[in-house]
Amino acid sequence: MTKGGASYGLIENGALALQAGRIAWVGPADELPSDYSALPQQDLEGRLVTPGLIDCHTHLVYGGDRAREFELRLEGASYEEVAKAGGGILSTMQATREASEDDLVASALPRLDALMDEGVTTVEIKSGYGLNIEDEKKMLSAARRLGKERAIRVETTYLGAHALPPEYKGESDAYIDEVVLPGLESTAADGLVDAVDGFCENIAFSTEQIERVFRKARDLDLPLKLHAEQLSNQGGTELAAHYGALSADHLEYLDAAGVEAMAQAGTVAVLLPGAFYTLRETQLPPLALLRQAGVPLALATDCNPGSSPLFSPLLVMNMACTLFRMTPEEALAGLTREGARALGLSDEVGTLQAGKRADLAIWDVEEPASLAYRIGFNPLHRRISGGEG
Ligand code: DI6
Ligand code: FE
Repeated sequence: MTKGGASYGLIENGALALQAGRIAWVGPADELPSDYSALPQQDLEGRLVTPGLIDCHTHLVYGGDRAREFELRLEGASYEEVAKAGGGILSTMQATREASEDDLVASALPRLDALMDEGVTTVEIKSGYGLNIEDEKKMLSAARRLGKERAIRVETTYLGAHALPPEYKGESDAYIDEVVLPGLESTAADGLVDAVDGFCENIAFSTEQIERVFRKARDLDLPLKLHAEQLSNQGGTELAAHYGALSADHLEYLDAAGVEAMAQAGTVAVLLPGAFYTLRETQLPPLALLRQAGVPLALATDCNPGSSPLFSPLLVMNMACTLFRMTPEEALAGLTREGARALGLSDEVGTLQAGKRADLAIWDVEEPASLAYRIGFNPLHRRISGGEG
C-alpha cells in the first residue's frame, strides 16, 4: 500500500466507477461491485489517479503584464522607483481598467489552459485590479465566463480591498466606504461573488478596515479569506480566524498566537511559495507550529502579474518541498484535499470518494512523490472534469 515511506491513502490496483459526473465507487479493483460491470471499462495501465488539482488562490484575470518591472527590479530598482516608473499593482489596475471584459477573458484563457494542462479542475479567481465598482464587476464577470469557456470549476472572490487606487490617495477609509462595501453589495447581488478577501498589510489595509469588509460579507452570508502576514505581522490572521474565515493566505510573518487562532477556528493556511520565491523572501512561514497545531495546509499558485507570475501547480509542489520543507504528500494534499477545504468545497471535490464530483488527474508516474520531485516536467496523461475528458 505504501511507497516512498508515505501512504498518500494510495490504493494499489485500484478502480473507480464514475456515473453521472460523480464518483460512484472507489476501492481495490478486485472488490469492484458487480453493479458497475455493465459500465464501459477503461484500463489505465497502472497510472496514478489523483483528485483533480485545486488552485485555491489566483489573480488569473488581469490586463497587461509586468515584465518590464521584472527587469527594473533586477537592475536594482526599489519598489517605489518601480511604482514611479508606472509599475506595481497600480500599473495592472490601469491596464485592467483599459481592457474590455472580452479582452480580460481572452488574455486569461491561455493562463487558465496552462493550469488545466497540469491537471487543475477547480480554480479560484480574485478581483482586485479594477479598484472601482464597475471594473471589479468586469473582472468577476470575466472570471465567471472563464468557467463557461472551459471545463473547469471557477470560484470567484471579491478583492476590492487589495490596493488603494490613485483617486483615493490618502483616503483609504473613504475608499472602503464608497467603493469596497457598495461594490461588494452590488457584485454579490449580481451573483458574481463566492467569497470575500482583502489585503491586510501596512502597504494596503488595516485590521480595522478589513473588519468592516468582513462585517459586510457576513451580512451577505459570504465566506471569508484574507491575505495576511505576507510582509509583516499585522494581526490579520487572528481577525480572520475570529470571523471564521475559510483561509488565511501567505503567512510568512505569522506568530504563535495567529497559529493558535487558526487552529481554534479551523481556518486553513494557504501557503504560496511562488510569491515567497519571486520576492526573494527569507522569512519562512511557521510550518512546525502550523503542523503541531493541526492547521490544514493548502498550496496555490497565487498566479498574478507581480509577485507570482507562476502557472504551474506542479512547480508549486516542488517549491513547497524544497523551499518550505513540506513533504511531497503534504504538497499533493495541499493542492487537492486542503485546497478544497480552503474554498469550502470539501463535500464536493478534493478527494477520491464516492459522491464527489468526478474530477480526476491521471498521471504517467510510478509513485506519487514524482509529482513534486521533478522540475519543469509535466507527466499529466489525462484530466477528467465532471466525468468528462
Ligand atoms: N499579495 C500579493 O502577493 C499580490 N497581492 C497581494 O495582496 C501581489 C499582486 C501584484 O503585485 O499584482
Ligand atoms: Fe494573492
